[in-house]
Amino acid sequence: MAIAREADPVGSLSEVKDAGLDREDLLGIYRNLLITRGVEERGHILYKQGKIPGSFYTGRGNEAAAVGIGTAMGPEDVGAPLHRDMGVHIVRGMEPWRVFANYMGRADGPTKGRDGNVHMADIRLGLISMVSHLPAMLPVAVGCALAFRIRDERRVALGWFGEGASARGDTHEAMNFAGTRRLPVVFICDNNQWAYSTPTHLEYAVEHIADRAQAYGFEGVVVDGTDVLAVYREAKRAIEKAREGGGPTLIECLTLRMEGHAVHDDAFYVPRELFEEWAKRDPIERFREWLRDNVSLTDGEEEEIAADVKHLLAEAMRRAEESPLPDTSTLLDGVYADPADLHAPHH
Ligand SMILES: Cc1ncc(C[n+]2csc(CCOP(=O)(O)OP(=O)(O)O)c2C)c(N)n1
Ligand SMILES: [Mg+2]
Repeated sequence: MAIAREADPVGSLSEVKDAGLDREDLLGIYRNLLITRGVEERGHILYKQGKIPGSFYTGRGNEAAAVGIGTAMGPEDVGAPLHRDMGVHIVRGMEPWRVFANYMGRADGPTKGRDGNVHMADIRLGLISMVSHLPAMLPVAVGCALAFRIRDERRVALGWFGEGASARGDTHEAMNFAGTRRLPVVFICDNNQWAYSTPTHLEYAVEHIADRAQAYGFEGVVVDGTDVLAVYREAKRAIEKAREGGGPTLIECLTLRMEGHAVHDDAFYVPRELFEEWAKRDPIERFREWLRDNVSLTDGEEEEIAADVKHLLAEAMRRAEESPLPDTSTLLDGVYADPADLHAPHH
């Protein structure tokens, strides 16, 4: 039996209004979902054209989980999203052309060509670039939360990890530290049911990763990661609870990784029936249906949003291609902290 709370799906419009979203917000969420998927689909094209060095990672199937959480964050909150969480970058205002530039190792990507991939974020948007997608970023998020506590700031930190990453020690250390001090941090587990080719029954022996939260002294919630509004509602609750001094929450977003671990992996080990089953719950299709049923999304509106996103991404691809490769003489810029930075006290 589950220990964590299993969140209900979002049904009615009134529930959504109570959560603070109006029609315009809802259409904005839909747009962000389309941009998120569109960026990654175009990334595939760039990869096939040989323009992306190394491999290429996407979060197909995880768009609603990422967009839902990103939408619930406050403007001053910070987070360290992973390679499955493009939607968080998009919601926080990362321009798609800069993502494409990063994919191609160009100078205008957030890493300025230092990383030709998804280890990227723009700190000005409150996002911290990931080191690896194993849970190295959880202690970082907890450190941010500790800093907010010390500085007496009403801000919340979010840390993401995969369900496979939950098996590593830094997950335990981060959660235990955050629990004992009741820090303003929300842990997000992107449970996409696979850690590369390892299935969940070989990753953990509890029913849900979120069941572990109780042992750390805080609440665990499992939510359907294909239901963008349910994810939003649970994230909003957890974030505002943390802001009010109520301590951490662990939110587990359940999805299926709809592609291989990365583009070099054809996911031959995932049963086809599983893909077929989860394809029926495609997060974008699901939300489109919800919008049609609950806020009378019209064909015209749908086409307008789709055309707008298509145009945005076409422009973004063009602009990214114009971005130069970094000048090799700048190779060490931004790699090490500047002595001036070190003289600026952090609090
Ligand atoms: C310490 C370490 N070991 C192994 C890897 C290689 N690796 C990267 S991601 C990954 C699987 C992660 O699975 P999960 O945490 O479920 O995240 P997902 O990729 O499914 O989103 C592995 C084995 C790594 N980056 N770092
Ligand atoms: Mg996984």
